[in-house]
Amino acid sequence: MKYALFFAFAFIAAIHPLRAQNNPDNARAVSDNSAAIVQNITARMELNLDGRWNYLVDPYENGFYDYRHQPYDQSASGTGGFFDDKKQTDKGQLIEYDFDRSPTLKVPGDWNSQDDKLLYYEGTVWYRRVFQLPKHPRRRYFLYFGAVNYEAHIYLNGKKLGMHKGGFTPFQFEITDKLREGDNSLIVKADNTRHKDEIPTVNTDWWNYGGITRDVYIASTPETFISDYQLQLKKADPNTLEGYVQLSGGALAQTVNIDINEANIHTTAQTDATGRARITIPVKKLTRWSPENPKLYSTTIKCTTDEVRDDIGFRTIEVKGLDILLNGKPTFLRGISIHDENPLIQGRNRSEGDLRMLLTWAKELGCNYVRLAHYPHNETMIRLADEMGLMVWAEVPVYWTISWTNPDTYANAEKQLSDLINRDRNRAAVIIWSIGNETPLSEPRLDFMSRLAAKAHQLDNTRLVSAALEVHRKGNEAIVDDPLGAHLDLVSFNEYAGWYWGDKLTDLPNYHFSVKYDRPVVITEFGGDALAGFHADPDTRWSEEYQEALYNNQIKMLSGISALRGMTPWILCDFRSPRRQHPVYQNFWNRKGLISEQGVKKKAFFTLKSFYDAIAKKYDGL
Ligand code: GCB
Repeated sequence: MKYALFFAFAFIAAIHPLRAQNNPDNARAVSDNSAAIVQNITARMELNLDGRWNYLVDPYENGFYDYRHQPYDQSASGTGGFFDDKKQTDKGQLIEYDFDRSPTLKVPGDWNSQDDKLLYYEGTVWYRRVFQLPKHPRRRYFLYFGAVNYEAHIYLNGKKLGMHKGGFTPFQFEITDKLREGDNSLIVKADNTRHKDEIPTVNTDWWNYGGITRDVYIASTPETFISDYQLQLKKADPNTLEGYVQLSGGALAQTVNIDINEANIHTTAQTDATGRARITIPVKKLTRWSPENPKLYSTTIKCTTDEVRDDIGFRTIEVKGLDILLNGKPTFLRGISIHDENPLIQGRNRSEGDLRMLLTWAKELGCNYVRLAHYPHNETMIRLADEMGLMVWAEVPVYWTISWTNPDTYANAEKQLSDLINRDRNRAAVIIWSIGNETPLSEPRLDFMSRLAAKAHQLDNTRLVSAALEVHRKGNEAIVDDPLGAHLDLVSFNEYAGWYWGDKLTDLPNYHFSVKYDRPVVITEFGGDALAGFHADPDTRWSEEYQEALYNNQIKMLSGISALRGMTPWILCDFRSPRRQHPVYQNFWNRKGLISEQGVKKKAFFTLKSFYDAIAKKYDGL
């Protein structure tokens, strides 16, 4: 009986227009159909779904494909997989699973750090959460995920809502018509398998943590609501707030009010037939956001049917000659690179406390700036940076050897970039959008990357656009002439003098940097590994003394670049990486951190801190 039904499903699947090809890679190509993210969606939270979720590990994707390897959820009836919560055998569903008696994982959180046998796992894990939510008439409901790595298929009450690709960006689906009285069963297939044509590709230097790594909740809104807005100072103009408000729903033409009581700003605007209003507000005595005074204004946006509040900071950022001007004043970006990982739990950051700990360490280091590498970090991280006064370089995982000629790969990169920009466009802390890291030179790559740069500029003309480039060497000359530089607002590059370059540390100051572009230089990476607690002379690699000497010599060397306006050495904390195999010093940890996995500060932390304290005096009189 069971097999007869399987064949019947296979036949329906064969004639169904949505049928995926027999090849699982084609099935994967079914495109991301998540809806556009609602601006400041946390303010709309109705039901928080964080907590313990049941899970099933499914290395053969038994719950997704039938025994002929046809995806169950592409068949006309859409039944049979693990996503179907009914489990009656006479309907053909699999019976060899049971969410109710399965173990649980904490959400948000990667699976690798929560279950020993999943430490190296790359594949599918199914999650289930049962919830109740009394529905109010005339409200809309959205299911929101902060991030799932990498590919997520989402099912509510046995029906597919859709899928999303990209491990670090938020996504949502409207579920207004799909919620039911009593128990609702929410099932997520999370798959962190690496693929050559994805963003990132198969090769990176960080742990491929899988699972539902960020918050999950249901948001609710009125039928017509404020779905998006931007309010920021106009480029290079401290006297004008500029932006837009966008409504979604049936009553699109409305009057919109923007109120910032503390600044005595009260403005109205009219949305057009598409629900959009452009906003221009002349301002006089606005306290501008800066690391020294991270002022945020409580801002209310209202229309007849809806109201939303946000804390927004206002500042200008621009490049003038070789200077970066924050609020019209030259600044030096005293930064550090950070991964979205808490070394103390050896996993992805799970809570606001984890994120605050990292940014507090950056502040102790004397930073006014952080590079959130190599992918979008948690939205809460950006909000904390806003609150704590740290400028941010925000990046997408266009890292190393991307499939430059595949149009789907480009579309994926562009979507991740757009989602990042749309999510954080009201955060004063973000001053730079980075479109990638250390991408190898070629014509197709230049085409891909320059299109991404243009996209970033088009989506947001108030911030700077950059990328971490590479350097090539001729003797003592370190040359930066990547043609992508012409499309970027800053010159940023990674250099590993004293570590991968294999030279003697004391030779570093002899390097001369030839930079093709007359722009401010912001070094995105330098550094070297040190095992905390391993002490030796400064010539012994892996020792804290070597790393300290490397920083001292790097600082001497880089101070010779007259256009130097900032840096984010690699990296705040030791981090997990499958590439780092040395059995004594690494054991799957990249040891370039200034802080160990125990939270202990290495010597180089203090070297960089003294340099930053001196710079702060020079630039900001601090
Ligand atoms: C780099 C990469 C970074 C690595 C680092 C390293 O250039 O951008 O992701 O972790 O070097 O430690 O080698």
